[in-house]
Amino acid sequence: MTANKKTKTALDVQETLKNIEEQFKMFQILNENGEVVNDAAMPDLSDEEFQELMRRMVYTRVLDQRSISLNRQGRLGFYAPTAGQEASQLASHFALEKEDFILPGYRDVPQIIWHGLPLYQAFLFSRGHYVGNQAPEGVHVLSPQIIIGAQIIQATGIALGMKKRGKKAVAVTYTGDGGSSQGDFYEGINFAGAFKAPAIFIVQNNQFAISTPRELQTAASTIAQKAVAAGIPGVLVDGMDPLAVYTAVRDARQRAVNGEGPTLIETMCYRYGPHTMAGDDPTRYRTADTDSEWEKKDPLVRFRRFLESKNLWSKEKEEEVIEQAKEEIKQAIKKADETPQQKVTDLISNMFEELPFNLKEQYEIYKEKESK
Ligand SMILES: Cc1ncc(C[n+]2csc(CCOP(=O)(O)OP(=O)(O)O)c2C)c(N)n1
Ligand SMILES: [Mg+2]
Repeated sequence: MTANKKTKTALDVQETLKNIEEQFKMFQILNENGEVVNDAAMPDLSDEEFQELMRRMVYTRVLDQRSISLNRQGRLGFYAPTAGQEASQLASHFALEKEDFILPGYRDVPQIIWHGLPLYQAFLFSRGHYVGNQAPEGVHVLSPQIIIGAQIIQATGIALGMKKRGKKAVAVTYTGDGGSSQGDFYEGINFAGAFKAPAIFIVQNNQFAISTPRELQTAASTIAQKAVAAGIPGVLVDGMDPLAVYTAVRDARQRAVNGEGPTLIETMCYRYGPHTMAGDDPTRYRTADTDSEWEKKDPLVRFRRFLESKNLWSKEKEEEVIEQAKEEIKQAIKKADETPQQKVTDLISNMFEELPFNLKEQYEIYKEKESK
């Protein structure tokens, strides 16, 4: 028998796999030129809602640029750039309600800001300050998760809790293409499927996990198809198309609150910047050609064209949003600067509801030191 001879087997397993994979076609409503290519799926949003979604995306692009500069000036700490992912992030969030719970990854700060986390607290999170992790009462968000995939199991738990309490709300969690390889990911989606937990798992496939390309992440041709093994719906969506992302999440939310269980959504997107500001150099693992190919798909350009064709957007409007963003960022960073520096006693007293004896001891020691 020659090594490369095709093995003849009783079942055509390759054909079965191919048939399944072919089902996962990319859902799109707006093409790269901002033209509607799927009118039947067009969401029923008002003119004001279209404009608000654009406003949030433009604002977030400014926030990204300013955060990068502030980081370079040493005025921010940890920061994971978001440019290129605005449709995946803001349009998915746009389909949610205030009572929904968001469990973000480290790159998903924009969604929790739009869910109600004050901007200065997002800056404090970046600086590792505990106040950045204390969402105001009624703002249903957790702190951005640094441990890849950990938020997925937590989202399933929160979703199940909401279901048991009879809440008509969902838990939404975000991870990346890399996150979809974690054990936590499979455990989370499987458990949510088995218990019909009202969860939405969004995988922002930005093509890289730091420098590891998507092709090395999994043999599966889509991440969306991983839903099949969990027995839940999986959707592959153009993550640079705000209307497609919005619609996929809106439908998933509807199914979840109707008791139909969770959905896995893969948003196909790209991050323009480096992985984080901690020093990686994307030119070592991506080509300028790939970058420019994705820049042509830009969610802001696409949505701007769409809105302009409906006379809903203008250069002046955009300038206004940019100026407002800059001003609010300035105020927020000032407020972050004015927040008292954290002390060791703050760290200890925020860790547990009731301190164990050893921490009580340490608390007293540090309290004494800090009083001097
Ligand atoms: C459990 C765990 N393993 C490894 C890391 C180190 N790490 C940080 S980000 C990252 C890549 C994640 O890529 P992806 O899930 O695609 O998200 P993206 O950064 O592209 O948004 C890795 C491996 C980590 N934070 N946690
Ligand atoms: Mg990634």
